[in-house]
Amino acid sequence: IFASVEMAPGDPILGLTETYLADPRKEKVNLGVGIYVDEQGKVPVLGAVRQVEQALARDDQPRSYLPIDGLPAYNRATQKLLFGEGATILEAGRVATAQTIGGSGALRVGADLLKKVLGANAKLAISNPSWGNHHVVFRTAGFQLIDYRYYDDASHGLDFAGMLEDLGKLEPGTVVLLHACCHNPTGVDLDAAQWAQVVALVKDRGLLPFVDMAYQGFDKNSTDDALAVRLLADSGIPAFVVANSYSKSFSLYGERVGALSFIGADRSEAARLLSNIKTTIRANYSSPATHGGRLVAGVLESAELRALWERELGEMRGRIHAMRAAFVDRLAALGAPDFGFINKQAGMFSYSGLSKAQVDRLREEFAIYALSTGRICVAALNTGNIEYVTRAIAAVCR
Ligand code: PLP
Ligand code: TYF
Repeated sequence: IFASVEMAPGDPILGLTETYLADPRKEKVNLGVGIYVDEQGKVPVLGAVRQVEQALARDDQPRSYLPIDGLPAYNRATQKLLFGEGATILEAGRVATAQTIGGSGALRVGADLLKKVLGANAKLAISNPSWGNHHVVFRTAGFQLIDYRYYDDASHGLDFAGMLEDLGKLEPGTVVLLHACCHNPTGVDLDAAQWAQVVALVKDRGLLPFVDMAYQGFDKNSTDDALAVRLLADSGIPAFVVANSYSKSFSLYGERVGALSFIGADRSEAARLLSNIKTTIRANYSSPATHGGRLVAGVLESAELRALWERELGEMRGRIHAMRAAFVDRLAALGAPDFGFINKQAGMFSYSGLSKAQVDRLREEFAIYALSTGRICVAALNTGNIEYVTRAIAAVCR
């Protein structure tokens, strides 16, 4: 039966990490995968997380199943982090939230449920470019995909006019995938005025916004980075969806912590949505994982640990900003073409403008790994490798 099964293609990002790990060269740098590492090149364990973890270990928590929609404390804390404490939309009971297996699980459960609601005509508009897995998840869930213009090669910035024009042509009922902040892969975001325009447009046209927020707190802070979600909440738009992830903001990648929120017109609609989120989860993986959920809820429920987490998030963010600045300065000092646009991009990624040929040379000659699109993970730079990386980039730009 299995004889006819062919080899499936590997994931381009995770496959690159495998090649990187197998590279015997001593001086090597992985700018491929989107993981925040600290100055020592390690994935940090946040102090706030460690404190909850130690308390959990002392208490010997039983590992029973969680409810299908996860820990109630986790979901409450998620809603507050998304919309703000005391938000009108929460008071009105319009938000149905479930803990999921990472942000990826939220995207998949959200896609499956939307497909069920929208039927054969389910369409998703997606930024060009976007995170590769967005296409895979929504296509697998049965959506037809439509690109909207987003990134402008020439300015290394946003093609906002193109974006508005493309969104303005979508059929009512089309789902529009929006990156809340720290766009993956480009690092190019909308400013506050542009968000207001997009929210007005999707509302006028009767589109269904699906916000993916995987980097809350990696650009400005956890409140300002939620602007898109909060503008939608205040806009009076009757329906939208949010998938959020704590993988990066809590440095809990392998714990698979995320959440899915469906926002309905009123409390009764939200209750019906939650019941459908639950049947979708039950059919996928039944219930989420305990440990990561307890860690995130434990931090967010304690005023003291929450404050510590915000500080630690600020340290990660600050280090990324410093590395962007150092990257631009070093390249300028080395006489490379202008990389000043890197300072305007947000989050851990940057579309560097490097060509596939230049990326190939970086890998082959210098053991520096980046995606063939030119995406680099700025968070993988540190004071120990930045000189090596910028010299190599200057060399391949000559
Ligand atoms: N959405 C975007 C845009 C991402 O970049 C990522 C992770 O890289 C995710 C969602 C999924 O995150 P998670 O690891 O929590 O599944
Ligand atoms: O670097 C990126 O864009 C991501 C990272 O389960 C990633 O693809 C890796 C594994 C995973 C989710 C996201």
